[in-house]
Amino acid sequence: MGYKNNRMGYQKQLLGSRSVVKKDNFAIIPHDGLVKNTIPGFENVDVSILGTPRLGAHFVDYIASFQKGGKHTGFGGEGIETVAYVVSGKLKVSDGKEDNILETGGYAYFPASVKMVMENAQDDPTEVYLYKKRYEPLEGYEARKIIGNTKDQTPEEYEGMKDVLLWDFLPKELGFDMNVHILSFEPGASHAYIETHFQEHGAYLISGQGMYVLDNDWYPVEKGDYLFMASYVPQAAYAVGRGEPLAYVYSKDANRDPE
Ligand code: UGY
Ligand code: MN
Repeated sequence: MGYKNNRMGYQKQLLGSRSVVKKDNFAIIPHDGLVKNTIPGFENVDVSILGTPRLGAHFVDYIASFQKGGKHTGFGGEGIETVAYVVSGKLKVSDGKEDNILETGGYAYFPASVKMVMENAQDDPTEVYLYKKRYEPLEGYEARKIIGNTKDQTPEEYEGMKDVLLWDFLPKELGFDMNVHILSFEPGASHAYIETHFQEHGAYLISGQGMYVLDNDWYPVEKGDYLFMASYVPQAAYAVGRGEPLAYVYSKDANRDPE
């Protein structure tokens, strides 16, 4: 029967799936269920579409593997803010005036007025998590370009827990209508409680394994999986395994009063 290797290098089997899709509530898209898409702007990039409005999200996110010479000719702009996070590799991002090289752990936020031009800056593939959303302006405030790398930051202990660490990508300023974070749980660590909140998330798992509670059921998840969490879905993580922490990069809307 037709076995194939998927993007994580695991063998793909047609015997069942961990996929769970509950529109407007939550979704788990496991790494072995991801498909490649052709999308205008991406050239020589293996890209999978993750969260979209069809799932209930108010954003769109992707996981993209930029091959040698792979690029995007202009992501976002014209009212759409964008984020790129380098899961592994080296990516050049440009706003037409300045180039920045993002290495593993590096990220860029471009405000809605600016297109992000991206290019693989190495011969090997570069793995990038991408996010875009229509920016919600707030009178008197503005967002601005942010470039950083989580390796240069000291994470905070999440809600006082020593074994759960949080990185924030964007400043806590009202000009930004969202933020991107990394949350990392040592094996055995978990959220202190099951969250239920207005904000929605797209989350791409960058390391480890865990059990994730979504809408009060528990699901196994691991590196390479994608989770969508709509507004108000009960949610929490429990890291399992003996090796690396369970960690994910995730988006969260912020700093706006719901209408
Ligand atoms: O920031 C958050 O809401 C985050 N703790 N949610 C999550 O990890 N599911
Ligand atoms: Mn949350």
